[in-house]
Amino acid sequence: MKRVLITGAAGGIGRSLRETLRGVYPILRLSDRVALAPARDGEEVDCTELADMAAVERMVAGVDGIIHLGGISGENDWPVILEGNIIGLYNVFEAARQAGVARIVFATSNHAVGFYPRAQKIDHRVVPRPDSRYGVSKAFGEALASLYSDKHGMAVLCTRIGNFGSRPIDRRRLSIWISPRDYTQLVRIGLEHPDIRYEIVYGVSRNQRSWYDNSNAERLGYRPQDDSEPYAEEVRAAEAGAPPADPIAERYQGGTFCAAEYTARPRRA
Ligand code: 15L
Repeated sequence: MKRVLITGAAGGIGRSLRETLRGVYPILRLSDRVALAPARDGEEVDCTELADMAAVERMVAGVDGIIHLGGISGENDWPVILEGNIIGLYNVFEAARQAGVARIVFATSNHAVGFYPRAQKIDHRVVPRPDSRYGVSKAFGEALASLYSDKHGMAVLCTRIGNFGSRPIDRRRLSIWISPRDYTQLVRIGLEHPDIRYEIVYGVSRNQRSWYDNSNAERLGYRPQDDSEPYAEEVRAAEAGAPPADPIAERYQGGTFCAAEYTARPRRA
């Protein structure tokens, strides 16, 4: 990998990868729809709207691999999701195919499978159970990636990210947290592992409270360094005395994404 493109480079994960991948690949091309900090040595900075195919074609020209973080990173109205996560995502894959880009690491989300109950441990083979329009767009992205892998031989690692950050911020995140260094490791597996064709893995650290069987990531060599457990007491203390959580949010892995706009009659757990 000589030149690696990061889309959505202005977001939290993008800014972190800009630092942790600095010097790992000779050139990082950093792209977002909003302005980025100026390019340093070994960097190229680009401003692209993902819904604009001509701009996306320019964005991917000459890159060897893509870390696709761009698009909408939470629930939103359908036109917004459609533009960023359906049209924008399609443009990235199609432009990459035309340009002969060999590899994509796709930032999908736990919300593609958010309606699995917390009581169930799931692996990478479960069928999608999106918890939001956002989750549906991530399931679409996983399906499009599968098509481009099977039909065009593109190598794709879909990382179903839990919650990325320097520390887990609440009780739910104790089960789905991923640290910057663990996500960096996973991204590097996606860009460098010789045998990847199409894989789904969970983007989570080695959390004792995990809801995921992440053996597929381990099979690819993922050895996460961090565990949310040392933060558990701090999280418990911070949440003590908080009003009771919504029962739908509590029941399902996707949390408040499941509870928002929920109109079904509650089923038995
Ligand atoms: C996601 O997919 C979002 O991008 C992020 O902002 C968080 O909401 C995260 O999921 C989460 O579930 O905590």
